[in-house]
Amino acid sequence: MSYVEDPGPGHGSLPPRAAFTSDAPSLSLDGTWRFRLSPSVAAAPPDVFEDGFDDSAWDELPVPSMWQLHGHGEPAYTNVHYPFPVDPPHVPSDNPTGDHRLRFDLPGGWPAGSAVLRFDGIDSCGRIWLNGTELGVTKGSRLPSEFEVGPLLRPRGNVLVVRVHQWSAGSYLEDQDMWWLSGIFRSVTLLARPSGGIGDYWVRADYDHTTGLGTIRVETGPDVVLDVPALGVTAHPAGEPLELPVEPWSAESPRLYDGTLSTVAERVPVRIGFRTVTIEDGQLKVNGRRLLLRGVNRHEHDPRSGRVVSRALALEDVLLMKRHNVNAVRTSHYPPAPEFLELCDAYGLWVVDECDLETHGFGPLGWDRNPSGEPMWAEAYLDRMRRTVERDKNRPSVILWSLGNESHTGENLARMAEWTRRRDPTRPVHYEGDHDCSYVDVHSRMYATHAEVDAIGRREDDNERRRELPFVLCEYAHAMGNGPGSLLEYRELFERYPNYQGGFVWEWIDHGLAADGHFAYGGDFGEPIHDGNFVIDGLVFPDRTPSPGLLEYAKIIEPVRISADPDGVRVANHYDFLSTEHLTFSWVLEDEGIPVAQGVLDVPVVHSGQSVSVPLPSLPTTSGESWLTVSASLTAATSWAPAGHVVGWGQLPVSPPRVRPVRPARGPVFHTAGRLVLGPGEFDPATGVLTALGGLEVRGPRLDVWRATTDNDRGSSPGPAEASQWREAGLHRMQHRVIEVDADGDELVVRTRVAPPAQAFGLFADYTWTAFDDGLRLRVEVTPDDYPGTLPRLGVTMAVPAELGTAEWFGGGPGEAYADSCQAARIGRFSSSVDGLQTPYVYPQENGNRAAVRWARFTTPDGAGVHITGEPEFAFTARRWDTAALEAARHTDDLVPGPLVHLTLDTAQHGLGTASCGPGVLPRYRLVAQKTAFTLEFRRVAVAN
Ligand code: IPT
Repeated sequence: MSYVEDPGPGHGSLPPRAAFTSDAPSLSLDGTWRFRLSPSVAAAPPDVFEDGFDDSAWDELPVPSMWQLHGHGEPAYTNVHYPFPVDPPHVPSDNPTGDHRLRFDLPGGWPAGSAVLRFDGIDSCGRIWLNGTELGVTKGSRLPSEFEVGPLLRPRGNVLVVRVHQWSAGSYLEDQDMWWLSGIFRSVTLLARPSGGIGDYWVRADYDHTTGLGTIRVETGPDVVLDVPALGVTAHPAGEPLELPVEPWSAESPRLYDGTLSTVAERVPVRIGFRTVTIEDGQLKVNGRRLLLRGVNRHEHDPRSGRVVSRALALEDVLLMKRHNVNAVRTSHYPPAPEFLELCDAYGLWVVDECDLETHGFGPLGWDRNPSGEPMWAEAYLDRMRRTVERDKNRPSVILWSLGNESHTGENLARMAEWTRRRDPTRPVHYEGDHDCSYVDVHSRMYATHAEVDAIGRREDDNERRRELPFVLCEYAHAMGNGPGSLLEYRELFERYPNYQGGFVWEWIDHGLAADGHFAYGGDFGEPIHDGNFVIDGLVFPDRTPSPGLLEYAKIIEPVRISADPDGVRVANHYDFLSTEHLTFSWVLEDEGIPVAQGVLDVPVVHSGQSVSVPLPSLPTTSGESWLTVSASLTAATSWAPAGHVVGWGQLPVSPPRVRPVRPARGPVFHTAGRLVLGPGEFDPATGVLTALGGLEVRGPRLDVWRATTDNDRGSSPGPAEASQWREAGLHRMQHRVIEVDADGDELVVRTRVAPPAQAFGLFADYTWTAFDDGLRLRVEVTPDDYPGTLPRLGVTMAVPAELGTAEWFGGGPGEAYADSCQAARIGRFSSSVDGLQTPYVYPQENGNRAAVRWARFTTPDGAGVHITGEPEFAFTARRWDTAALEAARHTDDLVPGPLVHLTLDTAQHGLGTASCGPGVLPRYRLVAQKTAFTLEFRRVAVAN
């Protein structure tokens, strides 16, 4: 059997060891290589490995890279399905094969003797030659392989050849939900290995929270000494344990001690973090404290280079996570580039380090012949786990090992767990697919509903082992498109039960690929089988702009919570370790959104898990609705945020809205020149629809219940998709029948029935218009006529001229908010261009809703336009296209501004939920059709006032 289809691991490589740098010479081989792609192994040139092979006509390709993103072949996206026949361990004969060649010279003074060639990642299988000699074969795409090359090196004109196959037996173990992309996608390095140097090391640094003592145990070769200047440790024989008082490491205060391990021949810098992970009383603890993981699942993704993620981009991820209160990462579903974990150590994130393993595509086949249970794959499984653990064993941030993802269950997984526990007894083992928890240390689930999570917390489980373990949601709150909804309710559950350790939102980033004018997703490259935009399900957009979902998550998981309390302001500390000593509490009082007073609140130091109440500051009286906003911000800059960065905030209502005077109605309605006129309004006499307001042409408002469906509306887990029920009902094409236009008094009353074609049900909508000084008041009464289900939204839609391109409002903001995702919105006064109100979801859908709005105005740059007041509140969107265009769009650049600004003015919207993968909208956020009335006032504004 060819090595390509051999189900075993690669061969020829050195035993796995830790990732580290040293003062021994090294040479990066990243850069421009020669490249040629052949459509199959058979079509690839047989003699590429020969020194004299002429590659001068080949293309150039950067290394690291993924060749499909450099004009060779095309990316392809599938979630679960293998894009080739499931015929393990065989792969298609049409197996794109990329030959990579590099000529390199050794730098002057390169020492003779041992040298190692390291590949940090080759997707999916590489065969390697140096100077005409074959070194071996690598598999396990996101894991390193090293080869001894010392005797083969020459000072000048070395020829390194790497033949990479897109498909190999290893592809069966790499069915993660992501783009299929190939190549040498992580760095290639040549490392001199001095004799008497340090081949490998493992610094275990425990912390005893009862004594404050740290223990260092180093496992390494002979004659190694340890230096840790900040601990006064000099030339300590590394093999001997050391106990001494230290500051512990945690994600909240990631104290690292810089040191060195050295022999006469080599010096290796080490960064030591002291922490002890335990499972006690069914709780996952570090340094004696129960952790609450406020995590995300992170794939490695760059919209231009795919899984080639630079250190700078990895740092951007870490900083964004830290600034949004995220404290944990699951490296779904493979070990990341090693730099990422160094950054997690340095900046502070708890890490679940997951092995490069997923066989999900056997699921649709009933898990028949799943590799997890087949002996021929046993070595490959173990090899992957060994390479994961050995590479990352020195990282204090790694607190759990994860065997992989969605590979069902089987003996091979159990053996990985067993090996891991033996090799590293200091970290528990995670794997979600071990449903009985027979070989894992934590009970893990994905996408469990709130009700299921609650039942687990109440310990109603009949499996005794599972009942006693700490519980995590390794995936939840699917962040696809607009969502996720109901994060708050998950948080409440995590905090209700002592053995809950939180969870990891799915997922960190949208894997959109940069295309002309938009981001591409599955199907955009003509793939015959694909899963469309299911790869667009992150908390940040592909360019790492935070989505509203991330802002909501940041608010939900804030480490300090501030709320109203009968005694004033309540400050609750939700850090796992820190007190509030590093925070400044400041307040601002806003009168209808205008700041009128501010100051610093005197809050005593609050310890982890504690709360205090402090009296309100003395506040001036205000004339309108006013709110006190209290923020907790960093007093001094940290490594991840400047001073003043807000980690938590809360709002307290101070005075209610002004009572508005009763204004005499201005009637009567009169008929003139084919129009009905009431105060500043002109109406179409046949339909009763408003056509002008104070001379400004408008269209509508008319009842509208449709929204451009979200990914979650279209999601069908667990039941039938909400969107298909709405569409079947015909809610997207409602017709308006005018029953009566009553214009005989001081009011204009328009009675209508709004219903979809072919259906017997509908909604009665009565519009009552009255005029007062310069405005119009509209009361809409909606009465369902046998209407059966939920509605996407309930409100009116109207259009105003395109020149009204600026919005200002008092209410929820600055970002969008929905019924079950509205914690991040605060009450204030905000303004934005209409264009700026749009959230550019990669797959266009309902977005941009501003909620709890007291009033809003849409104006020209000089302030002329329409002012709309709610009684008391409404929600709005404003767009340069209508809902139908938003619904029809497939990419952001399909949305083309038209001649109008379209407004939706709603009394309610159906929640978001996470039915794209997980539970739908919770009952309390469902918009069930029922008799409803709401009121809006419309005023023409000539200039800003
Ligand atoms: C779950 C996968 O683990 C994850 O990789 C991703 O595909 C996610 O689904 C959906 O985006 S598995 C599924 C059976 C819930």
